[in-house]
Amino acid sequence: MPAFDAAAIKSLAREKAMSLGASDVRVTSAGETHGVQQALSESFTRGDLATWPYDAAYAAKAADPSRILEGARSVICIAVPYAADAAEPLPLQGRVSNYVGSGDYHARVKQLLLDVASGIDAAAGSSVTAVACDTKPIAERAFAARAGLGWIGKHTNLISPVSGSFVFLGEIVTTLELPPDQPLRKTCGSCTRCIPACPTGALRGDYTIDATRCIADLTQRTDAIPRAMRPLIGTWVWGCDICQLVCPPNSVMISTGIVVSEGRPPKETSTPELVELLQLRSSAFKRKYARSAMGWRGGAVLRRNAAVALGNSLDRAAVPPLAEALRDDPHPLVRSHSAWALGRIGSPQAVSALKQHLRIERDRDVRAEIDAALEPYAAGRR
Ligand code: B12
Repeated sequence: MPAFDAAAIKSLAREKAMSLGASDVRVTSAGETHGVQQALSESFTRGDLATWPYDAAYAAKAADPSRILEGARSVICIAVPYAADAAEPLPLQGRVSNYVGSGDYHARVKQLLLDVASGIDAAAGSSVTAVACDTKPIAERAFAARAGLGWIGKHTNLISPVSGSFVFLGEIVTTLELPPDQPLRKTCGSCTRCIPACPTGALRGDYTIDATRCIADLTQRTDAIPRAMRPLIGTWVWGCDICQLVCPPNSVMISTGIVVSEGRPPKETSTPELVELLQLRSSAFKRKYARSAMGWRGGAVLRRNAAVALGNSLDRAAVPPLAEALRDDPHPLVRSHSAWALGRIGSPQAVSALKQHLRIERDRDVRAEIDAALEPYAAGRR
């Protein structure tokens, strides 16, 4: 490889990324750190990520950027902010996490990374980079923290001192040895706001999370949401921002307008009509959601989430559409969660819809949900 000016390439990467919408860019060495691998492994052994296919082999890979690019020496860590707001939904509207507002962030951040990487390759005179955002096996928060892009909060998100935690992380792994930055000497100190604010008790307070309880995880799993967790989800239909919205550095940045780097998410995306979402059919799904960050699990998952949110609304106006979904939705997952929602609302009309449908439902899981939903209303009880 021809001689290169490491400091010049680092500034080139920074300037280019900032001109494309990044809020900060920092560098760390690509050296594997035992601490990261161990932290990931411990979390997987505890079962914190039990809904993900992560194990010790994944932890070893995620702590070692040379698995992404052979001969990796540095990782350029980039924070890309997204618009954040505490949208208050009206009755029968759901809540969607802020990050969905900016389209498919994988594509957006990846394009930024590719543009910066091609500038580095051109300056180095050969291909010396590989990019990662979200989907590759790399512990993005851990490397970002080591590069001093921010500190990891008790909610486990990386908090940038420049733009808060409503940021996507992306990395350019390179074989070039670039001058590393230092980690920040910062923690959340005695602040514990996010811990009691989490409706499902997912945050332990020691900078770890039981992700199986996190609403972001519950709303994107593809099987049944555990019954005990459903009432705690409230009206969130995709992701959750509560731990970040109560986080003081974010509230300051939201109130002063610092984190809003682009248009706020449109209302239609941030607070969707729940009945419309419950009735979402294939063509509307393709048009509205397939290319968004809430589309990757498919339409049935969104309809299931709408059913749970409608149940939690406790609004009797939700009973007719829920009864219709119980009767007509082709997916057992949606029918079973609609049954739960009718039981949660528990009006005479809801109970009668459950009893009526039990006569014709053939799916075993849906029948079990109807039985469970009717249980409190059986003769002599309640
Ligand atoms: C799986 C996953 C999830 C899962 C699990 C989340 C979790 N906390 O692990 C679920 C679905 C719940 C999820 C939710 C969200 N996610 Co997510 N997710 C991921 C993914 C793909 C892997 C994360 C992972 O490996 N988790 C395992 C845990 C153990 O590792 P970790 O949290 O990444 O890092 C920890 C360890 O490294 C440890 N650590 C690091 N160094 C060291 C050193 C020592 C000595 C010690 C003791 C510990 C330690 O501390 C870190 C914090 O817990 C990453 C992308 C990626 N490849 O990294 C995105 C990612 C973490 N998610 C992201 C986002 C935006 C979210 C949500 C905000 C989306 C939303 N609003 O719904 C929520 C936040 C929920 C939360 N409080 O974490 C961003 C985070 C941005 C940020 N500012 O931190 C990422 C980086 C994607 C991206 N490229 O932007 N996510």
